[in-house]
Amino acid sequence: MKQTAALLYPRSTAARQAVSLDGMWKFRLDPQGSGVAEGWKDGIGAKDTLPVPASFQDFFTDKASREYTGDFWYETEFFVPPEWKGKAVYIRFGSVTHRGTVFVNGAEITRHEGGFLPFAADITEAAHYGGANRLVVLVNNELSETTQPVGRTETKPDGTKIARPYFDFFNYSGIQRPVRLLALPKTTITDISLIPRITGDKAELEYAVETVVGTTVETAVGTVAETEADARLTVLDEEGRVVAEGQGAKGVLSIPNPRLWNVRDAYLYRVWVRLYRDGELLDEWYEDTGLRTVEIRGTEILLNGKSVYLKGFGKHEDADVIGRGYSPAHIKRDFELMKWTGANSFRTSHYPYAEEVYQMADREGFLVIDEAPAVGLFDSTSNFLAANRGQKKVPFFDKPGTAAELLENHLQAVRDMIRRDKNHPSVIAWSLFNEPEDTSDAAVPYFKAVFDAALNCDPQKRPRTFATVLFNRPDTSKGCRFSDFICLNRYYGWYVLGGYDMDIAEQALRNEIEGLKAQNLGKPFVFTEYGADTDGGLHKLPSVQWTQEYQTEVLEMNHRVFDRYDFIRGEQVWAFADFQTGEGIYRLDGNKKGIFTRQRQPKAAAFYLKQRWENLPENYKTPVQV
Ligand code: GCB
Repeated sequence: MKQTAALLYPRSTAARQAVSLDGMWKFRLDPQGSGVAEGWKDGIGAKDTLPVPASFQDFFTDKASREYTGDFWYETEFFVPPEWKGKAVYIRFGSVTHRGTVFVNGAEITRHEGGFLPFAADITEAAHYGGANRLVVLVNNELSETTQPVGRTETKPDGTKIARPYFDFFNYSGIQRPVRLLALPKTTITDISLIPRITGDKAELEYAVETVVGTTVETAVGTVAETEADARLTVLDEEGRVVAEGQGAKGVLSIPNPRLWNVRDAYLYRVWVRLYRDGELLDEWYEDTGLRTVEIRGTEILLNGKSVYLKGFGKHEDADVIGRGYSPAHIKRDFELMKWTGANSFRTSHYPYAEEVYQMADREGFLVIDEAPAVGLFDSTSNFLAANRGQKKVPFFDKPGTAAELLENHLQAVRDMIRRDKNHPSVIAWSLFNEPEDTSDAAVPYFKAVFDAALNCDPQKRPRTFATVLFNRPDTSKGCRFSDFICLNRYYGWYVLGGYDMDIAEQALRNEIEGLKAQNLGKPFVFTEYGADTDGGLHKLPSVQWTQEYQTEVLEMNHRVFDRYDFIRGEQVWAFADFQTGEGIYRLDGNKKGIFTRQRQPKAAAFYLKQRWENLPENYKTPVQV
């Protein structure tokens, strides 16, 4: 997606207006795929309404609606004030999963592929000013081997389509994040990049502002573009005091007496960007950011030059009734629970989350591994089972006909994710895949392209990584060489040697880590998944698998091993809360590896984790500096 002023986080300022279009929209499934031919772009002819934003699946009481795969349509009406004439008018979608086509007053405005990042439709020409406008969105949630996330779509004998995800979460879809109507100036700020630098007790903020000149003037030689506008920056501290000012599209601001952004001790500066021409304010927008650096040095992860040990979770955006829909209430509750456990970090498994999640992480001082929606690059509808047992390896990147298109979609998602999230102090790393099948040589150019794209797009040059499954050990994986630190998803005590074999599981985990130690890669390792499915109501003494006692024992066993190795620099349990998956005999109405239930109440292991993490210093495993 080309960067436009409309992709910046939507906020009203003196020069911009952002109006919410969230609410009840008309909704209609299109099982015959007849909506296009029947002209639903001019009105979908539905009586049914449902809330936007939300996933559509869990509102209905019949299976066919919940499992629906294919095209479905939304419709709403909005009013454009007459005084917006002359402005650039957009509709911005936080996400439409997995792809959408936007029609305004019957005209197709834009199409977008990829369900977890924002896009905008320019409706300046199509809008009726001073009147009602019809917005219709055609959404499609089919999976394929070229889309992100990866899966396939099958057709049952009666013609019904069915999604077969290659990943372990329900294929929730729809207009899942907020929708905003925007009025923007024609000469605008389209982007800002911020790079904090810290030396001793001094801090600088390097910046680059991108703008477009959107107006023309009549001159003696004809109509020419208006002269460049002048960018001015003002940095405010949390008390609203001006601490630095700058002029020009690029520059370096020095911040006096800087308060650094630290883990669980955040401090945010507000960077206002204003565009002027001849003293007239044309556009203004702000970004909240923090002063911090991130670096990998040897086997350490350094924040502001100090070692940090990651404690936290792999998560999902997932809740009762709204599915993967944006829920500020759940965002708030999740952060409160994470703080209560003593966590300091999480991974946005397995896709970029709503923008508001990162804003809260910025505010709360959480460290985020931001993950691209590249999950399921492994040919199996139960990859988490097969892969975690080291079975069924299908060289994914060797497949003729799919890799090139997959790569194109993957690169787009990586670029869009980094452009959206690059200024968040909370984002300390990019995770570019979850558990790809990367043991064949064809993985090498694919990985190189993805890792290079991430480096090129990120002004802060953050560390890059991906989450590895059992068979992606540094000696078998072709991808690990690209990672700045190595993330391990490992299920010793669950998929590998569970129950009464826990002692053998512990030995097997130690053997694997001894093998890693012997390779002496000089990089940090982080466990980004480990855990056990646990029924929130089941207790047994002595434990058996699925009980709350057993979940704690699996965590204890893993921690006993992690604690022995200094190059293990983090532990993120799978998962924060129970979440919905497709149905099947290996899932009890969803994945139950949550430390919290889906309703965000603690299982017994939550109290154990709290006790451990509250007693682990943020710089755990760092020799004390005297
Ligand atoms: C994994 C996947 C995650 C699954 C998990 C599990 O390796 O990354 O998406 O949910 O295993 O519980 O099987």
